[in-house]
Amino acid sequence: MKRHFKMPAQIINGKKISEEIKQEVKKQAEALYKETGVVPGLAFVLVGDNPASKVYVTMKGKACEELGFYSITLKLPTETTEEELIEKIQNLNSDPKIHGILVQLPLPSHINEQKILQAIDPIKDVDGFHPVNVGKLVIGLDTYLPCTPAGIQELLKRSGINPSGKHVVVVGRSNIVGKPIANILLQKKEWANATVTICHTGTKDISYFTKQADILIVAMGKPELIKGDMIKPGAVVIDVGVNRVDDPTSEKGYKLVGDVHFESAYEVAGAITPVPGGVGPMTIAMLMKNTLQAAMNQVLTKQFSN
Ligand code: L34
Repeated sequence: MKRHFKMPAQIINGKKISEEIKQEVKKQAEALYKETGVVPGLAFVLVGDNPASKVYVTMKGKACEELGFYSITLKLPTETTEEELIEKIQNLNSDPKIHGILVQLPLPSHINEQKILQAIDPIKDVDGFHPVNVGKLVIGLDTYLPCTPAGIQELLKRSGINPSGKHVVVVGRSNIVGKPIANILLQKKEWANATVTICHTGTKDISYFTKQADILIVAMGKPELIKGDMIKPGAVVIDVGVNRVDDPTSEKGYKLVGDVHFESAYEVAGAITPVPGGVGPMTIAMLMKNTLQAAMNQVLTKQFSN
């Protein structure tokens, strides 16, 4: 019988890497404070009571505390109108202590998400969701990169996995992950320059594409849809999904699983991100990085406008 020896997949530790980044950002923020007296400030806007959103905003607020950033959270009821929300955002736009504004998504269905995102001053748009910043990304200009995709690129970089010349297959075409990660990795830049394919709900045979991926990035919000037999041996698998599935044996009544079936993928992949502890914490670390950048940008505009 022919025996196959396979090295176990490398598990990419997003939690650990995110801690390193936060420590770096903390040092840079201290330096900014020494030079200018400015403390980076971030405002969270949370509308309604989506339980996952509450958890994420709480975690982001804690990261601000850890790094010595100023932060405020506006908690608004589900019934909040578009007009009310836009007014709150305008107040934050003109608040000099606030350098970054984050409206946690999803918003209740009666609110037009685009209208709200477009009310944020692009210089305070630390999510990189304003059309001006999306456009800058697509053209290849410097801008705030959306936090989850930026975190994915940083994870690859810090794991020594260079996408240049590789076939990256992205599953999912959301504005938060799929589209921006595809745009980031296809740039003619360092730690990018990949051949990028995007699959989505309209794709006829997803596994035909996923099997060709050197780097497979899955962000579709479907628990454990990608199985080991859909992955090329040795591929790098980045699992962006954070799905709550019922689990009566756990204290919370649910457990978190990714969009990738970890056990079978682990057998095939060369490297893989876990859920939890993979991409999720990186999202928060990159938010801190963008907020520091926003504070620095706003210090500069002030200096030059005097
Ligand atoms: N505006 N809305 C805006 N910006 C974002 O960047 C987000 N996103 C997504 C949802 N809505 C948003 C997030 O912050 C998803 N997301 C996010 C952030 C953090 C984590 C997951 C998703 C995370 O830290 N996850 C942990 C587990 C957390 C838990 O216990 O539930 C992990 O280890 O994956």
